[in-house]
Amino acid sequence: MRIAVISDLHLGRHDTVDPFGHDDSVFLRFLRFLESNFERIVLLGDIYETLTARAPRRQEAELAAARAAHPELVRRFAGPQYHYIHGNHDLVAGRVLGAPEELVLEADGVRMLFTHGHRHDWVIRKARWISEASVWAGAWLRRLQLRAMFRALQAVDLRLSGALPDPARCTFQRWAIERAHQRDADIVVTGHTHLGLRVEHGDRLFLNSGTCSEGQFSFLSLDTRDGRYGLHTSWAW
Ligand SMILES: [Mn+2]
Repeated sequence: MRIAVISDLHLGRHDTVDPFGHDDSVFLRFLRFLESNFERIVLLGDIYETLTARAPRRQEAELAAARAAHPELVRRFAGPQYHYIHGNHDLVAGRVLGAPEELVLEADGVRMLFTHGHRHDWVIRKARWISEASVWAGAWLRRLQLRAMFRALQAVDLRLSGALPDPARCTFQRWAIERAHQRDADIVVTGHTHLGLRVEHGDRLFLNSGTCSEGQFSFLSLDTRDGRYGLHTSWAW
């Protein structure tokens, strides 16, 4: 089976704090490219940005507004090739759209676990409001054009997430591989960190899809028939 994975689009209201940063018509061409080259397309969380409302705690309304702002993409995502797994910025999609937190697919004798990855962060697990408040405050810094402060907040966030390219020091990868053992998966596929990676851990493979926000194109290709698994940052094949 040929599977493509994209994550962390952060589709917002199409306003000044919408982190998506793509022209929707260009992104549609990218989706058509994926649809014609892959049998399944996994949307691996943080597809929508619901934590940056002007007033906090209005996630359901933000989800509706983000979907209304990107109608062509939403229509595309409803197609039969797509699987939607929620993340922490679109947690509410679990309740509203029935998006699960994890998905296991098995093909050609390969077992794959798809999970966004926010369950690794103890702040999100134990005190989700702290992380949601910091995202919300970050959006206000952007609105007020305090970009330097916003970037400083982002840097702190990345350090807290424990995501590093070095597999020996990366607690995120360690958590993901542990999760793969628990679910008996050969491959664990994550998003969340915006750090696209492909790292072998003994007999298990760790993959991260990076991000399609801020105008970036990043996706994973999984080919279970040929045993080829790759990370891509452009799609002009
Ligand atoms: Mn996330």
